[in-house]
This record gives sequence, structure tokens and C-alpha cells, in this order.
Amino acid sequence: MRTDRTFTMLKPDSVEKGNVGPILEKITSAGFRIAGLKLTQMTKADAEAFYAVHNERPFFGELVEYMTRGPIVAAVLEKDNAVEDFRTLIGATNPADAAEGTIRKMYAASIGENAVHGSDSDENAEIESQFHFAGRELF
Ligand code: IDP
Ligand code: MG
Repeated sequence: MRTDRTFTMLKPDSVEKGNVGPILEKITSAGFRIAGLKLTQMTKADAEAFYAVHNERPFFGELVEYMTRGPIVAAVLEKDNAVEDFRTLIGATNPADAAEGTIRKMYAASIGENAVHGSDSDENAEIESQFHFAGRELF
């Protein structure tokens, strides 16, 4: 299992607000290399599968609605200790709790609409990358 890649999505709110450029700039400035990148939109079935671990949670319907309402930017990012370092860069799930200077502190509106996704383990980074990217789309 490789430890130098993670998976992210710039969520629909980030695309809607024109924050894709500034967020990608923050990511590459923090030392991540972009190994894969695409603008795409998840179907309801895609979002239900991607977030299946949360399907018993009260916010699941709202989460699926949010994540499918418009395009996202999906990316695979490469850096030593990628998963942990990227979670640090994005900050806490709730922007109210996110550290100063983190992506969610700067660009997220609420715990639901929180601008970006970051994988929570090397194993999930691999699963989530394969969900969105074919091998020939990663460099
Ligand atoms: P994470 O994205 O920081 O890993 P998770 O707990 O895995 O956070 O939740 C996945 C996503 O579900 C969050 O990023 C957010 O969009 C949404 N979410 C989490 N908790 C809540 C909540 O309490 N209300 C509404 N949406 C939530
Ligand atoms: Mg999570």
C-alpha cells in the first residue's frame, strides 16, 4: 500500500463560488504534486456508493443532494505522508473548528458545505482514487 498519495474532491460549492484556482494553488504550494485531475459530476448512485459508510447518518440525504448538485474537481495528490498532511491542510470537518489558514477555514461555509474532501487512510485513498480515475488518467 503506497503512503504518498491521497484523493480529494473540490466539492460543488467550491466550483460554484469560483474557488477552484485558489484552492489548487494552496494545495500545490503546500508541496502536493497533482497526479490526476478532472472536472466531473457524481450521480446519486455514485454519491451513495462513495459515502456508503455514512448511509445511516441523519445528514446522508443532504450530503448526497449537495455532492450531486453540480460538478466537482476530483484529484489525486502526491507527497510524502500524503493522507495525514492533506487532512492537516484542509482542517476540521466543521469550518468553525478548523485551524486558521486551513482550506476549510478559508473556503467552507458550514459543516455540510465544507469545500473539500480528503481521504482518511491510505487504503481509502486508493479506493477513492480508483472510484474516480482509470489507471491511464494518473501520472
Ligand atoms: P470529513 O469529510 O472531514 O472526513 P466525515 O465525517 O467523513 O468528514 O463526513 C463526510 C462529509 O459529510 C463531510 O465532509 C460533510 O460534507 C458531511 N457532513 C459531516 N457531518 C455532517 C453534519 O453533521 N451535517 C451535515 N453534513 C455533514
Ligand atoms: Mg471522511
